[in-house]
Amino acid sequence: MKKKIALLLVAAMTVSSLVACGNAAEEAPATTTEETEAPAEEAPAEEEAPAEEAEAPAEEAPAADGELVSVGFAQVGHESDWRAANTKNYQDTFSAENGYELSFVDCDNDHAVQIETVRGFIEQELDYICIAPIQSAGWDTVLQEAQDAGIPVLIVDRAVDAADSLYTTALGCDMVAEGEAAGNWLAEYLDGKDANILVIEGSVGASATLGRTEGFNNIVAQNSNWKVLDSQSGDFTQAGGQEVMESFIKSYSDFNVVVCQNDNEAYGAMDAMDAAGITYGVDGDVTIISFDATHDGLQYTLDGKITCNVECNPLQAGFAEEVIKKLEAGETVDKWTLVKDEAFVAPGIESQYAVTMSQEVLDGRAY
Ligand code: GZL
Ligand code: ZN
Repeated sequence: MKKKIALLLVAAMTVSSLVACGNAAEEAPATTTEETEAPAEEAPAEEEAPAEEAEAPAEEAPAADGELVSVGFAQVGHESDWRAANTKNYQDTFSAENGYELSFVDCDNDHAVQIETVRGFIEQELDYICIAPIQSAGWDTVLQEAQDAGIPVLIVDRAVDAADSLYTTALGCDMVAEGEAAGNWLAEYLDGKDANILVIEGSVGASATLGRTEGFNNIVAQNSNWKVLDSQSGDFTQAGGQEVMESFIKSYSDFNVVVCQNDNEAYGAMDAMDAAGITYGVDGDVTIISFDATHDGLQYTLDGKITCNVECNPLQAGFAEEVIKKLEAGETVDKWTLVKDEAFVAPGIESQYAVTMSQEVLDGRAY
């Protein structure tokens, strides 16, 4: 299997030089509109898409020689409902009956553990390595080691702050666009009213945190009567959200917007505001914006407790499998695949930036 990988890698590397500056996930242009499937006709204008790109990826079991394809997945951790859905999706997709041997490691939000996990995958000479990077920084060395070992690396969900020549492909959401979607909706909703905003950020150094913060602040800059009173990390957990909100409540009394960079932080913030007798939601004093649009997060949005919830689709394993199937078939792969998401708002609110929640919308959700 190793020899075949080396050949595949040459193919993949050749393509990556052809597609040149494919968007590294953290630079994904906010206006990215390509479809999630990144269809073959999307080939860069200056290059004719190689004929074989037009064909559907090989349908037969991924390992033509009958062996299971070994995939390592260094997962962020188990910090949130979103992460649990993402993990389940990978475990369901990269199953033995689908032709894979998945080495799954929950890196417990510890960057050093994640780096050593990837080194372990390299030592085991796995066929492919998927990494959902806990933080964007600190990846060059181990990515070079994987490349030297001839193992294709897929950067999934979050982004790394490394040259895109150091990995085969990246896939995930456009976090900057998510932050801007939240800001654009808030501007539409406030319709000129002042905003005193508190932000509960995600894990320090994560591209989801960096992107959502950057995107939201792009819109803050366009509204001179908005003020971000404070912005602290809740580490994408419910306990973190509650702790930060409790400290905010001690320090600030004039806030009317709380931005939580994921649903679990929003649950913690709501607990803290309940304990302090602060009302929130469409009928409350405080407007809550959240991210992830998990099932429970959208239930709170349907109930009018969270007013706006910006989705980040965790069901991304299919895109990773598509890349691996193409590489197994010796086909070229795109450097970047955007996983599209949308925003949702509480019933009774009409918005050009978001879908109005209903029981039907909630029942129709895949996670
Ligand atoms: C976003 C993902 C984030 C979620 C959090 O793509 O990386 O990490 O928003 C999760 O729930 O912890
Ligand atoms: Zn997202």
